[in-house]
Amino acid sequence: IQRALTDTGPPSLPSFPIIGSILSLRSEHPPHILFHKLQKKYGDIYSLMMGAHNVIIINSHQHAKEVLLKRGKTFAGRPRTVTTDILTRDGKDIAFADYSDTWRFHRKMVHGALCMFGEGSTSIEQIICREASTMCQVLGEMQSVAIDLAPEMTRAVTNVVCSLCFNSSYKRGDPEFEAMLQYSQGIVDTVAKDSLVDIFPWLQIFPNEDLRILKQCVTVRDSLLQKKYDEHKAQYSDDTQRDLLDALLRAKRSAENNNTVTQNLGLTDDHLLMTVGDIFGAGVETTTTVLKWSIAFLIHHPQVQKKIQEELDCKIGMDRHPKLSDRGNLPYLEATIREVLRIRPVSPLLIPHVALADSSIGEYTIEKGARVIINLWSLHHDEKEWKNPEIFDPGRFLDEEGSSLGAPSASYLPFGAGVRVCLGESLAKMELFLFLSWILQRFTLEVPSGHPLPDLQGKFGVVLQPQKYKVCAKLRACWAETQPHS
Ligand code: HEM
Ligand code: PLO
Repeated sequence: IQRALTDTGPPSLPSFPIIGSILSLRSEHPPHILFHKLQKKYGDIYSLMMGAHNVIIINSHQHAKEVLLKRGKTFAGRPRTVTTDILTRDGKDIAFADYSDTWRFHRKMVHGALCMFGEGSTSIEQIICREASTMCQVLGEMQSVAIDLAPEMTRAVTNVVCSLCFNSSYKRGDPEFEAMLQYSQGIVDTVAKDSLVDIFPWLQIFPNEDLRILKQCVTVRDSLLQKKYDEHKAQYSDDTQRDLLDALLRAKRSAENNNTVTQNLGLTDDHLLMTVGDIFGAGVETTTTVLKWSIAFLIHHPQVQKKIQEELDCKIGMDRHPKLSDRGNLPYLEATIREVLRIRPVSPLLIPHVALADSSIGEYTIEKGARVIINLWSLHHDEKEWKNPEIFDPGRFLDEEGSSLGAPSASYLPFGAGVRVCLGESLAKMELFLFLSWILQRFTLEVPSGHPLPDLQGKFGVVLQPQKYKVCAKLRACWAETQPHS
């Protein structure tokens, strides 16, 4: 029987005036797990009230693709929230900006600039390899002691995106880098968590510790961005374009010179600053997080690490370093990266979308203004789509012989899809491949004796980060033998 489109919305959690559904949402679980559990009771798609906002939760890939692809433009809005407004000067960036001509213009411009440095040219590969080499050198100096890899990995990743955005990089112990680490963690811990202020904006008038931390961290970040901006403005020349900030400055100047078409696009200093802020922030926090998860899972699964190393030994050997053109020849490493992005998605709820018009998802009507949350965690842990979804198994992305990569399920969207798809996907993939291959060619990573295995639960926030852990990086015997000077 064909079911007619009803004019009812999705099943709803109990909700009360003013407080909304908050009573059903009190839980010891982080939101992505709680929303996944509620799927058993309410179905793949259900709605709830967060304060005065109608929120739709999507837990299946069919509905997710309807939102992101089939009706991508209708659902391309973003909500304004108290915390993201503080971070982005009321949505003057890309990720948290509502759908508009200004958003589209900035997205296109950044996309163009990233392509210019991107896969086609060798420059980005050289930058990543330079950082991988420095990182491996530092790891070599700290061999066989229990260390936290995070600071060195973060510095390597930061220097890649710093080169892209600002044509600069940080040395070890640089105070500006230390300050950046601190403010960025403060922002990750406090922004967009659907904390009480985002549900009840009037709570802002009450003292709120998170809001105080966020404001203070954003002030530090803004002064760093402003400094880079002033330096670039002073050195600007139409003839050379060194980085993303130069590209944005040039676009702004040319818009000012022929002020007809672009006049109302809002190419203000604020927009420019918030846009580089997004790319810099996303560039640092996402890739670093995936590297941390990758190492944590490799330590839990030494047989996976060994298989990657065998593949590296066989396809690359010890006489040269891995390069991007090796990517197609290392399917097991590629499968491992895909599996890490499945089992611990960086952004388990994506960024909330907003319906820009009355519309529908599946058989349900959705009203204009509804917030739509895609629960990527549910998609990536769907038992109908993945065998033993809780188990880490790169083999699920390979064919029987283990020689070629496949797409085992349509329920896999680590970078989102459609109009709002991640802008940094290809950059992130290049970095993950090169950093991991460089490290594993040279080192074996183990849990230091007397230390616990890394915790695999994750702290929920705007990115899903692992808890801190220590590792021991041992130079591989076969590498030491072939490298007389290392
Ligand atoms: C948006 C994932 C790395 C820049 C997103 C979204 C996801 C995502 C899921 C949200 C899509 C949506 O709301 O529908 C990831 C993952 C990464 C990664 C898994 C690393 C493995 C990066 C990097 C950059 C970046 C390196 C910067 C160069 C952005 C931007 C947006 C975005 C600007 C907002 C797009 C928009 O709203 O129009 N990313 N990302 N991402 N990402 Fe990434
Ligand atoms: C990370 C902390 C930075 O200091 C500021 C920042 C800017 C852009 C954000 C990023 C943070 C977190 C990850 C985000 C990114 C935009 C797109 C990306 C949300 C908050 C993802 C994964 O969606």
